[in-house]
Amino acid sequence: MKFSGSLSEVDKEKALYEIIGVPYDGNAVKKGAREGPKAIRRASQRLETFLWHRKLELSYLLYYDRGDVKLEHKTFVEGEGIAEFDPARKKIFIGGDHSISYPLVKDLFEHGEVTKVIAIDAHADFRGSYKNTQFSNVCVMRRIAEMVGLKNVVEIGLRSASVEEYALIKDNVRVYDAEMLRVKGVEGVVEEIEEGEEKTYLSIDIDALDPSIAPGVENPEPCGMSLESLISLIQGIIERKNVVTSDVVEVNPKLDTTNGITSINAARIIFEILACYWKRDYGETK
Ligand SMILES: [Mn+2]
Repeated sequence: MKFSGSLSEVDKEKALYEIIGVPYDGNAVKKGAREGPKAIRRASQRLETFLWHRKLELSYLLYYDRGDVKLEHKTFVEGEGIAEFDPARKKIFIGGDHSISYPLVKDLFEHGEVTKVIAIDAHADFRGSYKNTQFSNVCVMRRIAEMVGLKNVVEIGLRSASVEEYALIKDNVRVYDAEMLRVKGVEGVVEEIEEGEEKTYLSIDIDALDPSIAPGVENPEPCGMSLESLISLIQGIIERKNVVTSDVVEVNPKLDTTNGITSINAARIIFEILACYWKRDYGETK
């Protein structure tokens, strides 16, 4: 099953954007995120591709769901890159646990296709190692920051870190935490994000949302964002930054409600990213 609104295989060369699944959860403690891409594709079929608030039919945007990447275990346990991807097309990767972001950023960074990384996440993910691996999902932003540079990382929505993680990031990483989002509002935070043309990777951990609307995650963290706020934040970031690749990670269908609300909200976020790419590239809303 393809993501809703995807071009069919015969028309795939027409695609402006690509969706790719990464069904991997080998670096999570509670398994299940490997089922994320399938569950989110299925959930996408339950939503209208006509985005009411934009009066935009998504299937006009020409995107292609390429299916899942072929996984090699060493990609994740040794921090290898995943594959080379056609940089001409903006992409959205569907996870998978958050560790998938590292090999993706690595490929793009080493090919000069990404210089900045913005993470929207409840957690800092800045541990040095966890359960005998440096590539755990709770270490992913540390590994990315070591590669691209601490000053090239922005974290938004944080409300959880260890004292050691906090000591490392407090003066070195630009953080807009959950409290700042609450006090300044999404608009206030977005205004502080400098506009720029640098190629940017946007990683969205679904646990940035409040667990009441995204319960299907390994590490639920209370006092999270509303979906409306997260969507406004994504809109603001893609307006101001040249986001060339995004991911949506940490949906664990095994921990979700029977109605799959976490997958539904993830699908909704992917719809929004596609619409934001389109608006930035073509300035059209219909
Ligand atoms: Mn997280």
